[in-house]
Amino acid sequence: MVSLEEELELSMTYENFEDVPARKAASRRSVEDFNVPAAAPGMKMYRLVVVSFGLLCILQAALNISLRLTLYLEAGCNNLTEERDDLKRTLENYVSQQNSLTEERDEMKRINLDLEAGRNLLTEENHGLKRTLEEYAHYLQQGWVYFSGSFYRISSTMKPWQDSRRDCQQRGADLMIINSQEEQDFSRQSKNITWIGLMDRNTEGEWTWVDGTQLTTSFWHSGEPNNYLNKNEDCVNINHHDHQNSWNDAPCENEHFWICEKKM
Ligand code: MAN
Ligand code: CA
Repeated sequence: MVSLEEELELSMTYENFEDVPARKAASRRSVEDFNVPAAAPGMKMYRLVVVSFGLLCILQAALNISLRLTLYLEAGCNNLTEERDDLKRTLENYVSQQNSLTEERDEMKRINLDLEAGRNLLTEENHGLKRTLEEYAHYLQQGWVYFSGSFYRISSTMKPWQDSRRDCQQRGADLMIINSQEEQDFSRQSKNITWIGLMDRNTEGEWTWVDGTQLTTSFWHSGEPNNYLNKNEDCVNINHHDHQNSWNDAPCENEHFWICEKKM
C-alpha cells in the first residue's frame, strides 16, 4: 500500500518530470538548508551490525563444520579401534588355536611313538612265540613227551653217562634234572635203568645237577648213595622204579638208557 506522503511525492515527481536538473538543484538546496549529514552514524552502525552478523555466521558455520569434522573423525577413529580390537581378538584366537593344534600334534607324536614301541614289542613277542611253536612242533615230531613245562625223551640205546649227556646236548637238551615229586614220579615211567643229570665227579659227596645247581630235594633209594665197593660210583640213575625213592649211584662208565630233558 502506498502512503499519503509517497503519493504526494509521486505526483510532485510527475509534475516536475520535464525539469529534472532544476529539481535536483532544488533538492540539494533543501538538504543543505535543513543541514542533514550524509551517511549518518546509524547507517554505519547498521553496516557494522550486518558485517558483524555475517562474520558471526561464517564463524558459526566454520565451528559447525569443524565440530562435524571432529565428530566424523572421532567416529572413524572409534571404528578403526574396534576393527583393530577385532583383529587382535581374531589373531589371539588363531594363536591359541595354533597352540592347541601344536599340543595335539605333539600328543599324537607321543601316542604314535608308544604305538610303534607297542607294535615292535608285539612283533618281537610274535617272533618269540613263533620260535617256541616251531620248537614244540619239532620236539613233538621227534617223539618227545611234554610234561609240566619240559619235553622228555627216553633213549632206545644204552651208553655211559658222559656219552648219554652228549647225545642230549646234540638234541638241544641235557640229561634230566628232577626238581619235584611230580617230576620224580614221571621219571619212574620207564622200567629200564636210566641215567639222570646228577653226579659228584668234581668233588666226592657233593652232588651237582648238570645245570650247575646243588642237590636239595633228593630221592635216594634206601642205602644209597653208597659208592658200592669203592667202585667210584659218581653218576646217578633211576634204578628202583617201583619205589618212590628210586635213585642209585653207579660207575659213570656203566652203559644204561638215559632221559633227556628240554626245558621250554
Ligand atoms: C648194585 C649197584 C650198586 C648198588 C647196589 C645195591 O651193586 O647198583 O650201585 O648200590 O646194587 O645193592
Ligand atoms: Ca650205589
